[in-house]
Amino acid sequence: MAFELPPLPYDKTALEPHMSAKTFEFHHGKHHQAYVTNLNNLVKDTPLASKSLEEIIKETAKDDSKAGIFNNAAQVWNHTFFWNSMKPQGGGAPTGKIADKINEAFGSFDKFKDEFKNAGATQFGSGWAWLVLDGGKLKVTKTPNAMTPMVQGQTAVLTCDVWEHAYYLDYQNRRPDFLATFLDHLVNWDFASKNLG
Ligand code: MN3
Repeated sequence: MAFELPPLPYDKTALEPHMSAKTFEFHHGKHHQAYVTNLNNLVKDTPLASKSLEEIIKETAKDDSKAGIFNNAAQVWNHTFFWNSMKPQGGGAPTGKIADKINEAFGSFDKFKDEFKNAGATQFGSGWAWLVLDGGKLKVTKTPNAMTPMVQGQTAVLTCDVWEHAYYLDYQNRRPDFLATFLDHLVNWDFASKNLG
């Protein structure tokens, strides 16, 4: 069974003006699709072809000879997780259990926001900003390229793609503005809450 590009969880115009349909046409339709196509080509007729996406990511993460497979598999997973990390009329402060856990871990929602924005802005080159569960506690992290929390013993709760292709059409070089918009207008806290388990 070949992997397939999951459809977006909302219409490509649903996050405008914060993320344009044009960005989704390239980012979902071309970039995410290319990772899916590359992964299928790389695992075709190998024992990995029958494994789940998560199994492929974990099995190839520590094997330099399988870096191409890891990069494409992790990017397939990361992008699907990113689309779900956003929703129309999202963002702002969460409520409920996740709000309590954020206050407990960071002191306040504003301090969490500062830490998340800083992680995304200081990821040199391509990568991802994350909110993760690590040993039951929330943490902000950043990963380069395709690296993903599951291979670092962490559970992903929320992510923002900070590769240039994620924001360049809408924000050009202004990555900090993109991160601020993500937090203020796009975050899907219902999805993040579900990831607390
Ligand atoms: Mn991307």
